[in-house]
Amino acid sequence: MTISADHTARDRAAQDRRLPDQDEDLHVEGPVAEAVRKFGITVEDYLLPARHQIQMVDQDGNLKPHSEQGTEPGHEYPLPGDEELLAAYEQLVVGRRVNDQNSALVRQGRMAVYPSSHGQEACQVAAALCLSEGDWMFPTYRDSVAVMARGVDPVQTMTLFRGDWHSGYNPAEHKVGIQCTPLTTQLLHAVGVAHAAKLRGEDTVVLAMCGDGATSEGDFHEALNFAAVFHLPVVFFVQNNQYAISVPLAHQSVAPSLAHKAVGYGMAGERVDGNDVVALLAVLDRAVKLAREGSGPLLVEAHTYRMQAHTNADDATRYRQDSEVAQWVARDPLTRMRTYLAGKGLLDDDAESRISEKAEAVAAQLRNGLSEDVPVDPQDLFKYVYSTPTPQLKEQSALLADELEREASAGGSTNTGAAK
Ligand SMILES: Cc1ncc(C[n+]2csc(CCOP(=O)(O)OP(=O)(O)O)c2C)c(N)n1
Ligand SMILES: [Mg+2]
Repeated sequence: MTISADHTARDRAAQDRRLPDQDEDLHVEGPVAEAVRKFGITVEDYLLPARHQIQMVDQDGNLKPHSEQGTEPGHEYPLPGDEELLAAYEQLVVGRRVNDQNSALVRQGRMAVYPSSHGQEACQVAAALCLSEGDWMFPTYRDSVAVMARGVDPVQTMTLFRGDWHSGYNPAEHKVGIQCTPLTTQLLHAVGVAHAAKLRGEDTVVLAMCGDGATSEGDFHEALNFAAVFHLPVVFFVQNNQYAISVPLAHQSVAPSLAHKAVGYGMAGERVDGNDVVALLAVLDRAVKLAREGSGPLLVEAHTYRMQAHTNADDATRYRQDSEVAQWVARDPLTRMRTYLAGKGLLDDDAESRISEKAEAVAAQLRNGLSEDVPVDPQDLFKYVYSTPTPQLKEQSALLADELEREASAGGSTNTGAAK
C-alpha cells in the first residue's frame, strides 16, 4: 500500500474544503473537529492550549480548587483515581532512587554517562503510567526512569549507558524504543510505528518524547507534520526542563509556549505543570484516550526543570545560578506528592517503608548488575539491523567470523564472544 492510499474519501473531502480561499474563516473543520466533537469539545476550544498551564496540586501539596486548576472549556480534566496516584508515588520514589544511584555509579566508573532526570520524575512516571500494554513509548537519553516505570528491567535499561552494547533490551518485546541520543530522530520512528499501527487497524497509541531544545530540530517539524497530515495516534510529550545543555529556553524559542507550536500543524497542544504528577496523569491520560479514539496527534508540554547538570560531563554552574536551582527545589515533584497523599490519608508509615524498601532493592539491583562484565559477541553487530539481513551484512559477518577464527587459531587474544 502506498502512503497516499491511506487517505480515506472523508479525509480527502476535508482536505478539499481547506483549499486556499482568502475569504474563508479559519480552517477548523475536518477529521480533528469531527473526532473531538464526540467528546463534546469544539475544535476551536481544543486546538489552542489553555491560557494557564494545568496544575492540580500546588507546590505545597494542596489540591487546588477546580476553578484554579487552569481548566476552561475543552480543557477540563477529572482528578485521577487514588490507585493510580499511589502507583505513581511509588514510581516517583523508585525513580528518584534510580537517578541518584546511577549518578553514583558514574562517579565510580561503573557507567560511562548518565543524563539524570532528578527533578523530572513526575514526567517520567506519568509517561509510563498513561500507556496501555499495547502502546509504544519512544524515549530520549534522559528518560531511563520512564523506561523502567514502563516495566523494562533496570539493569537492561542502563546497559546502553555503560557504552558496551547498543541496548540492553529488545524494543519490540517491551514496546519501548531504544533511548535515543541523536536529538529527535525517535520522533520519526514513533510516527512510523503509529502509521504502521493505523494501517494494520490496531488501536495502538504512541508516546513520542523529546526535550525543549529538540523542538528546534528539523526532525521535530517533519514528525509533527507527518503525524498531523496522516492523522496518526501520537502523543508528543515535550519535557521543557528550561535548558538544552547550556542554552536556556529564551534563546531556544520565542513561541508563546512550546505547546503553541502544535496548532501550526493542526493538532492540539496543552501545557501542564511537569512537577505535578496528578495534573500530568490527568492531561496525558486524556491525550492518550483522545488519540486512541481518533483525534489524531496531540502535543503536551510539561513545564519542569533539570535539577542537575546535563550529564556528568557538564558543569551547570558555568551557565546558571544556584539561586535559580533553589527556586525549583521548592517545587520538587516527590515531596509535593508525599504531602498530598499523606494529607488525603493514603500514605502512612508502613506504606512509606514498603515503598522505600522497594526503591532500595532496585538500587541494589543496579549496583550488582552494573558491576558484572557483559559478555559481548562481535557478531551481534550484524543482528537487529534488518529483520532479513542484507547480502552485504551477511558478507561482512562472514569476514568477521573468518578473522576471529584465524586470530583465535593463531593464539590471539581476540574476544570471541565467550563470557569472561
Ligand atoms: C542531532 C543532534 N544535535 C545535537 C546534539 C547534541 N546535544 C545533545 S543533548 C542536547 C540538548 C538537548 O536539549 P533538550 O532537547 O532540551 O533535552 P534535555 O537534555 O534538556 O533533556 C544537544 C544539543 C545531539 N545529540 N543530536
Ligand atoms: Mg531541555
